Amino acid sequence: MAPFKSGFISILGRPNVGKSTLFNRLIGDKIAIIAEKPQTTRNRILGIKHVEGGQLIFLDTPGIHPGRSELSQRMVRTAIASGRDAEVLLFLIEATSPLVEKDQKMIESLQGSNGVPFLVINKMDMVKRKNLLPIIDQYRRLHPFKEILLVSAMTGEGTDILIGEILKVLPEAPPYFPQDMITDQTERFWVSERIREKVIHQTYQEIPYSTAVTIDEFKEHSEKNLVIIKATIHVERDSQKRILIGKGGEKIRRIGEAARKEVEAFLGVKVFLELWVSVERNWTQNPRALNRLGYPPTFTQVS
Ligand SMILES: Nc1nc2c(ncn2[C@@H]2O[C@H](COP(=O)(O)OP(=O)(O)O)[C@@H](O)[C@H]2O)c(=O)[nH]1
Ligand SMILES: [Mg+2]
Repeated sequence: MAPFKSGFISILGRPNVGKSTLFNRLIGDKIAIIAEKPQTTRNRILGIKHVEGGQLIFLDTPGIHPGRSELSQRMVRTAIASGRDAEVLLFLIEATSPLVEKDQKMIESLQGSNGVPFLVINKMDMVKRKNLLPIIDQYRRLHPFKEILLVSAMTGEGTDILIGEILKVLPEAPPYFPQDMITDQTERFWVSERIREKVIHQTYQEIPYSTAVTIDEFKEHSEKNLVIIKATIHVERDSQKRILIGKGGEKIRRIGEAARKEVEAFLGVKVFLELWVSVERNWTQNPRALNRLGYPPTFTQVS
C-alpha cells in the first residue's frame, strides 16, 4: 500500500484573485467568505480535504496587499506567516489581469519558506488558453515554480489535477486531523463570519471594511431544538451604524434573516438570531480594539 501523505498548503495571492472560492471548491464546502469586494478574508482559515491515501490541509489567507490601517497590516502578516510553515505554496493569480510586477513582490515576501511553490492561474472560464502563453512565460522567468496549473475555481475545471499534483509533493506523514473534520473553526467563528458576509453583501463602499462581528451569546436549548445567538456588529462611525440599521431597521433585519437561514442549515436546528450594532471608533487602527474583535497580532519570525 502506498504510504499516507499529509501536509499544509497555503493559498496566497493578491486580493480578489479567487483564493476563497478555490479554497471552498477544494474542500467541497462553504467555509470562507466570497465576495466581489477585495479584502474580505481577514484571518487564516483552515480547511481539510480528505482523499484516498492523503490529507490536504488548505489555508485560505487574506490578500497580500499593502494597506495602511493596522488591520490590513495584521492581515498581510497573517498571510505571510501561514506561508512560512506550509509544505506547499499555491500562488494564485487571475488569468483576467495578471500583474507580474506586483506578484513579484508577493513571491519575494515568502523567500524564507521551504514550501514547494506552485503557480495557479485562476478564472480560466474567462480567457482562452492560447492567449496566456506569453504570461506563463513571464511568470516562469520570475520564479522556479514546481508546476504551473490552470484552473477555474468557479466551475471546478482543473481542480482535480491540482489536488493530484499537490499529493505528489506532500511528505509522508500520518493524518493531522480526524476523518470527519473539515475545519478547525469553532461554530461561533463560523456564525460570526456568516453575519459579516451578509453585511458585506448588503452594503457598499466603506462599510465592509469597517465591520467586525463578535458573538456575545451562543446558547443551545437542546430540549427545544433551538440555539439562541446574540451578536454585535461593530462599525467605526455613527453614520455607518445608521446605514446598517436602515429605515425602520429594514437593512439589519434583512442581514439577520439571510445569516439566520444559513446558520440554521449549518447547525441543523432552529436559530434565534439577535443582532446589535455598536460604534467602536476607529477600531481598524486601534491595537487593543483589534485584539478584542478577533484580529490579534501575528508574530512572524524574521529570518
Ligand atoms: N469568473 C470567475 N470568477 C471567479 C473565479 N474564482 C473567483 N471568482 C470571483 O472573484 C471574486 C473574488 O473571489 P474571492 O474568492 O472572494 O477572492 P479572494 O479575495 O482572493 O479570496 C468573486 O466575485 C468570485 O466569484 C473563477 O474561477 N472564475
Ligand atoms: Mg478571500
